Amino acid sequence: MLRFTTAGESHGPALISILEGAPAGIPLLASDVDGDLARRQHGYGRGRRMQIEKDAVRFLSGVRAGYSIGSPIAMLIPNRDWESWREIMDPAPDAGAETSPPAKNRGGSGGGSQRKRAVTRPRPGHADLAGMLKYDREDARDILERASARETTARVAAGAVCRKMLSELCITIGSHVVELGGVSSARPDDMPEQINAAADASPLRTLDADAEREMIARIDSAKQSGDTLGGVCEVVCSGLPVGIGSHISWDRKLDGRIGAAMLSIPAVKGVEIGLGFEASRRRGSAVHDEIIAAADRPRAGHIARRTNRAGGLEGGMTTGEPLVVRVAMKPISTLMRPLATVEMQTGESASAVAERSDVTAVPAMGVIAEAMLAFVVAHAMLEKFGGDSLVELQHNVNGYLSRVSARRGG
Ligand code: EPS
Repeated sequence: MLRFTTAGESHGPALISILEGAPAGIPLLASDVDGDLARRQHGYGRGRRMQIEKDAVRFLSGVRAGYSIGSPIAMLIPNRDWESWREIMDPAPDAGAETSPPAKNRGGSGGGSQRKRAVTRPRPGHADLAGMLKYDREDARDILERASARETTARVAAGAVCRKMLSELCITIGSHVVELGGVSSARPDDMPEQINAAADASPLRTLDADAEREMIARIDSAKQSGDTLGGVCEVVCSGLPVGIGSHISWDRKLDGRIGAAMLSIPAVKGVEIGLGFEASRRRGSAVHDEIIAAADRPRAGHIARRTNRAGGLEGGMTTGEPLVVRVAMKPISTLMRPLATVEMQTGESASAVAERSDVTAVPAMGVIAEAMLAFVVAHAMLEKFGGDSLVELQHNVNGYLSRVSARRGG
């Protein structure tokens, strides 16, 4: 079974990603991962932190002589900014302590003395408040350091390995920004074959230059007002065989797994597949994708659809059409002109903390959504086809595809 876990705090020494269950024999270089890490760092509207970091991975295990070897792939991504946070983040009890008196309720929270840059005015919209109460912390930094979207760097590393495996099976994943700060971008009639090559050339990863200008103006204006912006990305996965996922049980439906993966991305509040919510407003005849014979579609049993409003999924299984997923992100909750909150040490009303942050991270969210989709799809492929080596996996996929294509016209 393919699984991954991440560790690391935003201003700790490093982020760690461990991917277990990837087959042996995937060609894998650090640059395969670093390319996606760099893509995640880009985007107009990001803050100063992205100028400090140059995210790059070091394989600690699972890769040898340019290939995966089947063992857990552990990846280390140092945080350059840690140098400035050493004292504040030091795991030892007394490092970084301020001379000010220790926090109240010290015994209850196990907190020790209060450190510099303690956060006691939780931000509406962030994990700060619920985390302080749930984990019994006096300093919300104990929460926000892990809740920070910095963690998604490690997700992108795991996703990059999954993407590499999928590319060996002719499956590709790309994304683009379709809405930002209330501005919608027009979807090109002909989507570029290489979505990422086109989207990455834009500072907002959008395929509509007019919309991009308006989005940039909104970002500039939000920045001026100390505010933040959300938006929507569309993620597309092409080359999938028909029948990945299953209709059999709720937890095997691919749409459910995609939804869970996307909603786990920080600040994501909504996911649509295909027409999404729009499907609920139309008649069935304007929603469902008519089935036609297609001699050139062996992976889909020589069948195609006139349209792809289902977004490549029916009954929890892939149809052989591209998977199309839209992911909505709320505006980042750190505001330079902060909203009202409560000072947790006194119970008095106050303004929330204004930590350094981004005006928007929607372009980055698309790259993270690609990584999460790569993981879910790679997991479902391995679940169906198995294989301890890439060659075995490819053999199993080809065996299934020849059976599917033999059904009609093959
Ligand atoms: C992020 C790093 C963070 C933020 C952002 C995402 O860096 P710092 O907190 O040092 O400025 O830029 O995190 C948030 C928006 C958040 O709310 O936590 C990154 O690497 O993506």
